[in-house]
Amino acid sequence: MLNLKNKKVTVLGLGVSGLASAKLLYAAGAKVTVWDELEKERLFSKISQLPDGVKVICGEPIDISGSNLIVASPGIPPDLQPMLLAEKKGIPVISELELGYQYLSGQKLIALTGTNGKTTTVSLIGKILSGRPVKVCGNIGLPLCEVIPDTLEKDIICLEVSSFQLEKIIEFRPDIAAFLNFAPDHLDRYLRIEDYIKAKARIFENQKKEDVMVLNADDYVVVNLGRKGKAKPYFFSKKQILQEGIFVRGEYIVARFKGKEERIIKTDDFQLKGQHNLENVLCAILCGIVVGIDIDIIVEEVRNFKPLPHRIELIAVISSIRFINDSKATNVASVIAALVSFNKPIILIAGGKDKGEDYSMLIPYLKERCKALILFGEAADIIGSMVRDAIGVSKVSDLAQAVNLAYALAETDDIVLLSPACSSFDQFTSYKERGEVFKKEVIKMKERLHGKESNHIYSS
Ligand code: UMA
Ligand code: ADP
Repeated sequence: MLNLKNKKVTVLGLGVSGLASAKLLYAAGAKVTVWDELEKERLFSKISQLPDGVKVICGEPIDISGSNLIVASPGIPPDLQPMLLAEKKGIPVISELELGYQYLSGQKLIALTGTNGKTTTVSLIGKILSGRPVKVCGNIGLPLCEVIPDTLEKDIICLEVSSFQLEKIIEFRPDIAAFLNFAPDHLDRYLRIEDYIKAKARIFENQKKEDVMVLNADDYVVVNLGRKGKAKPYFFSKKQILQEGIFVRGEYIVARFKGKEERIIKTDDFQLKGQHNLENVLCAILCGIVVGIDIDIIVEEVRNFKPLPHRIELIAVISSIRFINDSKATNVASVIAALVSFNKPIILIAGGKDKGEDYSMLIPYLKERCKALILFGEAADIIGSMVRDAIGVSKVSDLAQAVNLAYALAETDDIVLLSPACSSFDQFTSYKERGEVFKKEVIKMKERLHGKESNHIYSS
């Protein structure tokens, strides 16, 4: 554990991570300063939760020269001026994740990363482990530093970790590190895709041979990273029959270890649907097995698990047209996962804040599965310019217009799918707000067309 008594520590960023870090540091006796580029008025709710002794510098540059340690929130990019200055002056910089890790006291730690499916899978692992004292936290929305004060030694910490959080680790070492999948994302933060891979790969960096890696055998980036890891690899696959691991044989997910094969659950016997969710379920089952959870309990939890909102979520059926909210699809790979989940023609609504992705990767799926593409937000023109030759494109200014246009274009049995391929921050505070606005617009239209009493999800 770090001894930070009377040390000068600067926390960069005052979101949930910065707030939790500052509270933890203050309780550990550090002299804490928190900095954020926003003005104080916009951070009132966070500032009001800080202990009185924490100094706040907001809306103006900070001089970090006198600091003994910098704690960076995940959203702080490595090329931000105070980060560069810290590097130049040799002041150590750690992430909120590393800070939280330093204050663990022997708890079993499961950490999961990947480009898509992290939150779904970590939530399912949390359910699978619910018979034990488990704390699910991390990128899911609850910083590790926030749960530290209430954590007991017997707890299992189940962490969703992002590349941003892994960038500045030093000793962070999970007992079980799971890597779900890899696809391009966050190219607004990383100059090269290799830098994104490198950051994610750090999940294995400090593991030793007594630790475990849970790896997706179908993803060559993940398999390659696993080869370099020191921990014991366990594999799952939705495409291959494995010598050892969790995979699909016929209608069943099976477990095969030490030459003994056991059926676990039928692939259509759970509510998480689609090939992408099969990947998530396989990974969660394997994590459960590695921890030593009974198969019966795993099966029950997988069966009962309800898909999370904003991920291919059915909002309403209007005149046999299904409206689906997939607002959490913030990169191309997750949009593809949604497009291949349906066997009816799709009207796709996409756009938002561009993260530098190659949207032309969507072309084969747009050609094969979509009858129209409706674009909104800052990225509308960029996406349009990359896919215009493949499909009819319409540009609208907001989600209200998008919903109305989609309904006008749709025919019986079509799917209207919001799956943006972009982050939400051009028009919304989060993917959740974007999804809620979409929902509201769909319900509003439904009531306009069929009256208020029609407001049941499956009625038309
Ligand atoms: N800030 C600056 N200057 C900057 C960047 C940010 O001052 O250059 C300030 C902002 O003004 C803001 C604060 O930093 O006040 C926000 O900090 P933050 O962006 O680190 O956000 P937190 O509220 O601490 O939330 C973070 C994660 N955010 C990001 O990684 C961007 C949350 O993941 C995570 O749930 C939370 O910690 C708890 O661990 C969000 C996310 O989008 C959901 N994650 C990415 C993803 O899932 O793709 C990685
Ligand atoms: P994350 O936390 O990694 O963003 P989520 O579970 O929140 O993952 O899902 C984000 C988006 O990715 C949703 O649109 C969801 O439908 C899609 N998705 C979920 N699992 C996968 C997967 N294994 N592969 C590709 N896309 C996925």
